[in-house]
Amino acid sequence: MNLDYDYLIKIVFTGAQQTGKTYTLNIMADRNQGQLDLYVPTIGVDFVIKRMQVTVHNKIYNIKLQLWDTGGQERYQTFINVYYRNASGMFLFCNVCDLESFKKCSTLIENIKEYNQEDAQVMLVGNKIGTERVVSVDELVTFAQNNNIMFTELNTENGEDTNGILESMVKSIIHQILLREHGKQKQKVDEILI
Ligand SMILES: Nc1nc2c(ncn2[C@@H]2O[C@H](COP(=O)(O)OP(=O)(O)OP(=O)(O)O)[C@@H](O)[C@H]2O)c(=O)[nH]1
Ligand SMILES: [Mg+2]
Repeated sequence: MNLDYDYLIKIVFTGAQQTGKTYTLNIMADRNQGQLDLYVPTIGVDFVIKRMQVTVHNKIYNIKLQLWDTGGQERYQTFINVYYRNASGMFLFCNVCDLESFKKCSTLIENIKEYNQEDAQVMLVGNKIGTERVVSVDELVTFAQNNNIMFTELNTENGEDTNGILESMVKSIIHQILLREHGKQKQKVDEILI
């Protein structure tokens, strides 16, 4: 079979409601973001395909991305866990103006650990939706360190480079894949030597 991509990568967006998952995903997928102040909750899950090229160790990879958006409302939580299963990457969203959304990250990270079987690369995204910040950078960094995940701050409103965040995520996933493939090849060579 002749595939037109090197890797198919699944990335899931998760986080409490109104943390800006859909808004950010729409920017990344070149879809219409809609009005900033118009909130349309995601019902269940939704996904979009995006293609991109990334360079890792001077080699260009053609990537087909499956970007999965999930509804942050509590009633979807149980069935959303199933979508974590074979994801290679996860964006964990928190609204730095909403303490509850930060508290929910603790539950979500436990769910990710329980349901994800791919040892996904996880990135905590501190998004600012609102006027008064109640979650500090220090708190977010500590959370990321304690859970051994990546961390970034984002303010889509100011046109910050959301695609840069996606590229970092994809590169880190490819690193992981290459490490695994290298490990398998090494194992094969070891078997031959034995
Ligand atoms: N001020 C500001 N508003 C934002 C930002 N990102 C998203 N919004 C707005 O915040 C609201 C919620 O954003 P969504 O992307 O729909 O949130 P969500 O996390 O997908 O919510 P659920 O689908 O319910 O889980 C929308 O009105 C967005 O336009 C941001 O960076 N700054
Ligand atoms: Mg949404």
